[in-house]
Amino acid sequence: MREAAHPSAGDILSGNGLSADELGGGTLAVHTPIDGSQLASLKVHSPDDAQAMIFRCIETFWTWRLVPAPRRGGLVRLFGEELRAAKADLGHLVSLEAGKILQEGLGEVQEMIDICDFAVGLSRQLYGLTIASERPGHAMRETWHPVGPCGVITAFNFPVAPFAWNAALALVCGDPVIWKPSEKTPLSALATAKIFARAAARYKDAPEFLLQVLIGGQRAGEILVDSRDVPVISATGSTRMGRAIGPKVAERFGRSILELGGNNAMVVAPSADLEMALRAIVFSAVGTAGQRCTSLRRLIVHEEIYDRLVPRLLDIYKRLPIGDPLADGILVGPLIDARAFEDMQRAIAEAKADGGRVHGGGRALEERYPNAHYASPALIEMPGQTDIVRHETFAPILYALKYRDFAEAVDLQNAVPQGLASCIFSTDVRETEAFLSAVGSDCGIANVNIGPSGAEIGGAFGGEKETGGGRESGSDSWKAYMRRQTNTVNYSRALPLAQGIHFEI
Ligand code: UN1
Repeated sequence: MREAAHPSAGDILSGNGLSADELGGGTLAVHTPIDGSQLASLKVHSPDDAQAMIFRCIETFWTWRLVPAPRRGGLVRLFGEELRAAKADLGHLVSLEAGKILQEGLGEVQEMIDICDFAVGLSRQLYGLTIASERPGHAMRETWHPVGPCGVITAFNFPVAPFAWNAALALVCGDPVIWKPSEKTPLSALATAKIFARAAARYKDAPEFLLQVLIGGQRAGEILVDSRDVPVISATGSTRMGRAIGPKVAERFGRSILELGGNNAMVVAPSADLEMALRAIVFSAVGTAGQRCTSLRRLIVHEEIYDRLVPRLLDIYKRLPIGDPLADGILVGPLIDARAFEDMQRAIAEAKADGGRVHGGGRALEERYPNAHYASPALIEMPGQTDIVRHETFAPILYALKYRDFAEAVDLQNAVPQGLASCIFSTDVRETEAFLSAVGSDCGIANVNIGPSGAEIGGAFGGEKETGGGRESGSDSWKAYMRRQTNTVNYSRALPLAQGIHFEI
């Protein structure tokens, strides 16, 4: 594969306004997974810095909550405009820092733009209900108010979009944001903060500190998680991380929005359009090198079509262009680091020991990139859904399983601890509707004739079971960033009690 010239790492960093001064002098080494070279050594925030950020955030909240929501939306509109202007620069930086192909880097910025548009409209639609009162001369309603500082913790694989899902909503809802990005991808966060600062400057009377970026590792995140002054913690990452965060936030009666691991399946039924299914399988299994929480990990194929589908898939897998994710024509970039590659190899060995037939999965381009970790995507034909298949390995491994009848396919789909995304390829409406029914997929996302990844921002995003139960992005996810108040107003001249209680004094 010819790799066309593309901007250098230096050009990408300076294109995003990141100066040498900001990029050096600290202890947090940031590498690009493309060739393993170091991009920055960032200064990290101390626990005191984090605490100071929280105090500033509270003061900002006191001001921001007084700004009418549609005017708050005006700031998010400007943020969306600045993101549109910066799409190419930030998209390149996301690719450089996370290793996803440029198309996906640009797509991620587009997701930010889309959620800004959504949030602007939403800023005029933070509706409450009016409710019939049982008492004469009384009115009942629900109102929604800003809740306070919102802590957003994000993962390396989507360095910017999940931040935007949260921040765009939080800001129109009246909540300032402290963002703790993954320590593997802090540069995309710093660049995003600069874009936001341009929007805030144009808005003129935006209070300072509406968005603060907290740079550091787990300790920095813990300060946010433990603080009673941060009522909402939205965290995207592993189930292990969510298990640590969830109870801590609950212990202080905070609200957490958890978007954790997935183990996403596709059922391919005998009536499926196989051409469509093939494209969907490949994009969702190898896109982002299998490092999306929505990546396709389990392919559940009807036994009648298995021998038609799987050999064709293997053929495509053999020809997949692997390489520099910024280069034209590449579809599979590197894994994030050596540890990800080791985890992948361990999972493959375990699947093999369980009787799996392994195709691909080895290291690629080692000579060219000795300090990076490219892998050829693995397809593993499994005799059954063993422990390793039920485990989320954040790598391009697709387990193929056979099924005989539809009920068995649904059972297999649901028999994992995670519950994020799922899909069925079928043209039989009885099957597709059953898959979406109460006895079908148990996931937060269930699709028909499209893959499990690549969700649009308009829907609520998240899942059940070990995926954490949170919902971010579209639909009514905004409610998690506000406090609900029930109001009963008596406009009569009497004071009747509810439930018909007599209480005369
Ligand atoms: C993630 O991997 O954490 O649905 C987010 C998708 C993207 C978001 C993935 N819109 O694949």
